[in-house]
Amino acid sequence: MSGPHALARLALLGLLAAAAAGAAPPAPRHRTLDGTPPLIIGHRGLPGLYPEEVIAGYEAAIAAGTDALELDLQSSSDGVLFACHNVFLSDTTDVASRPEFASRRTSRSVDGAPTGPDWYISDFTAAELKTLRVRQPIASRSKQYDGRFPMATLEEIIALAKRTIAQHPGRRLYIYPETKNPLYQRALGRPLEEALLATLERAGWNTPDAPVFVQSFDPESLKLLRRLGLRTRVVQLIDGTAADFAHGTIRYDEPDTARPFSWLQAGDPRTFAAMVTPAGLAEIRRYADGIGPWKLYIVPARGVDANGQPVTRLADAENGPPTTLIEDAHHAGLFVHAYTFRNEAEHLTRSYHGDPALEYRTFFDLGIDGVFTDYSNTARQVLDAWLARSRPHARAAAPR
Ligand SMILES: [Ca+2]
Repeated sequence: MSGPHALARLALLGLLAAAAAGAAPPAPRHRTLDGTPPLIIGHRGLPGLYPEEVIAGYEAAIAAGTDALELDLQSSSDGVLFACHNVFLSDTTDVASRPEFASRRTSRSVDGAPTGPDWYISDFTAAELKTLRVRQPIASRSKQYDGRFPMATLEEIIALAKRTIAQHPGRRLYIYPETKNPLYQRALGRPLEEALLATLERAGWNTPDAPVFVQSFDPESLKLLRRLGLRTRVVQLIDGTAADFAHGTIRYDEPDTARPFSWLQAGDPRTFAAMVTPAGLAEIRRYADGIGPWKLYIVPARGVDANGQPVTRLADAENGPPTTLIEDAHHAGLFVHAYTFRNEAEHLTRSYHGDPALEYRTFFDLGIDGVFTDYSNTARQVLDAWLARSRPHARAAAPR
């Protein structure tokens, strides 16, 4: 046998054999680590439209087609895990207008940095926190839901995810908790790691295939979770202080963003830059399944003004050539979830002309495994359109 007809017959025989064996025709593969479409990670719910980390915002993110409910873990004084980005409450709640809590205002040292005066979550019981109402902290975003919703607990978010999965079998929906300031919270006597692990155990979700990603900027928190018996997927977040627009690189010159606090405390001189080298990625692979880098580690931003001075705003910078971080991470066996994607023009380089869709498509084309986004609605629309465009090529190759 020779020629195109013979090849077509061989292909057909192969297809029949696959059908007889019960195998599905090959699904279109993507450049992600596992070949599935990128994940839309609803960063703090849907904070582009709702206050951060409230059940109503997570429900809106689910309705908008998010794949994951991202949250930051903070412990109440009686050890209940709440979803809140900061260790203090003044920016995201109405605590400052509550006379019964006026005397709780104080200053603290958080991971070596003086913080406050403010109201600290760790000084409030769960019942007290539940009396507060959440508000939108970003001036340019809608305040229409301010004062309406209470803070959410980790258990409530798990229950929401379980309800959604039960109602929509086959739907992809993860929870994505972050251990926040873990050494600070341990020093207060309310360690996050033990509480998170106990909650996941109670939920029946401490398994390798549970719909859970656990994330932290601090490798010691993730390594401790592994030692305590965490079996879910784990993500090492990778920070930096600011963009160096002159060189298209990242600066490391503030103590709280240059390196994990455990490194600072141990006198380890390395910065987060050490994590994106091949050796750093191999080290991360020993305890984690993926990395969560700031997006400028993948598509750098750079630019100089008419006087030859570096620009000072992201919106005035241009994209530089992409780095090899995604392929290097994939080569090490790590997926890559980049943060944070936002619609507002101030968060986009000039190369995207104010259109967040162009930024998503740039990262999807590069093989990103997931995007942390404040706007799951936009990310979902862009991803669905991107998938519809990439699908015909895969289908055309398959015989009818
Ligand atoms: Ca977070």
